[in-house]
Amino acid sequence: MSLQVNSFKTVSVIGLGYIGLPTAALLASRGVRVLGVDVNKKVVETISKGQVHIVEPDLDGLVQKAVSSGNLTAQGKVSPADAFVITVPTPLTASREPDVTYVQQAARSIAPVLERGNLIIIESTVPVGTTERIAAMLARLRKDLVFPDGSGGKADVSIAYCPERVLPGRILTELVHNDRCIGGLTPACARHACRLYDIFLQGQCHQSNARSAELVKLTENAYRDVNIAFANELSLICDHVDINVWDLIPLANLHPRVNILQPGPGVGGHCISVDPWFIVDAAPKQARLIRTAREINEAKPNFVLRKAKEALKRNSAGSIACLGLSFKPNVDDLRNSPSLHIVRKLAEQHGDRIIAVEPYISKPPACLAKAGARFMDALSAIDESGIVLLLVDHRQFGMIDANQLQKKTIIDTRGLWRH
Ligand code: SAJ
Repeated sequence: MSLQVNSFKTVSVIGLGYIGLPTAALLASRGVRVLGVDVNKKVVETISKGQVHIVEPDLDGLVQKAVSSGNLTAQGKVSPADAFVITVPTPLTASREPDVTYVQQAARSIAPVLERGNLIIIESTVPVGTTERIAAMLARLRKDLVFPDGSGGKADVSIAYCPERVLPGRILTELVHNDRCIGGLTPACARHACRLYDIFLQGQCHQSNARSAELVKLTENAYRDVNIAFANELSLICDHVDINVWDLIPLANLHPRVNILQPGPGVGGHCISVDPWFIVDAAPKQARLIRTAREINEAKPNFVLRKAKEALKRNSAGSIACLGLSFKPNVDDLRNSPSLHIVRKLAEQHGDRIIAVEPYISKPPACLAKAGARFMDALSAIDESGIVLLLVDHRQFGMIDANQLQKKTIIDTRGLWRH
């Protein structure tokens, strides 16, 4: 009997975060019955009310519609479905090794409800070989089912690794339009997974094997990290030889084959600052450039801290307005944010001389409040301060009148006010 590969009446999305929730809502908007699963009770309650726990353009409306149509429900436990999509986090351990515990737990939670003909997709970023190991684990838990193992035999379920590659701030657009790399444990698994994405994808599905797809994902983010490290290193070189890096880069980029990225206060978020370590962990002797790039980007906040501390020393009584806490512009996301790290370090030393500004959040993060930092809107903070430290190039900060900044000591880590 051949697998029933074409019917996805019910899809379970496990992990309703930045990727899982938009994916679940998108599938639901295309008429699929989606059972969203999350271990966090608060997340389940929020989504069940048709609300969202993350800020992402257009996501609130989509989730609200999906829930009120009855196509999207959120729950704490996994129920039977035609397909299971795993979108849980894979953090780093303290010793910078990938922690796949959540992926393993998600897979284990699927095991009891798994049926012949089901599809399992892992979207979480994982080390190479994880999909094979998850399949082997499931095979041990469900001895009554035949799992794909590369031997070429017919399997009862399909398993594929299909990384997400969407940019926070543009998630819904990129989920629909970006091409996808589909890594099946077998070609049949890849074809099965492509059929799921066909429900909403306007980009192409490129079929490959699971191991390659796992490294494709890591490669994309490591590539970006290395290129940002180049820009960050240039900013240190320019500081040393007293050249304005923001004038330099556009001039170098006039060359038809040069495209230097933007220096900043460091690299944040849950992906680019984490994923390269997965490669270093897998191939420590070979991944020399990737490791060095990570070290350069990790060291950049200390350089900014030094500059800010020097300015505070020169202006011994005044305060410093720190503009932006998120890890990148126009979002509320503070995960691994170098800006937040810098402001926290400053606040721990200088208390209420530090004024934090973050238009995308309504109250200061606990670590800043605890350290005695003040929290206010950009114009009031600039008004009160002799030093302005620009950490995030939020749209609003780009519109600040140059007159407001006159006579201030400016530390612009993003080159927003270079003109
Ligand atoms: N950054 C710079 N200079 C630049 C570009 C970025 O300093 O020129 C910094 C940002 O300020 C931020 C960090 O890098 O702190 C990362 O920001 P980002 O906007 O480049 O990327 P993320 O982390 O939001 O999303 C990335 C994307 N990956 C790539 O662009 C290769 C996205 O497509 C992935 O889906 C996502 O990681 C992920 O989930 O892996």
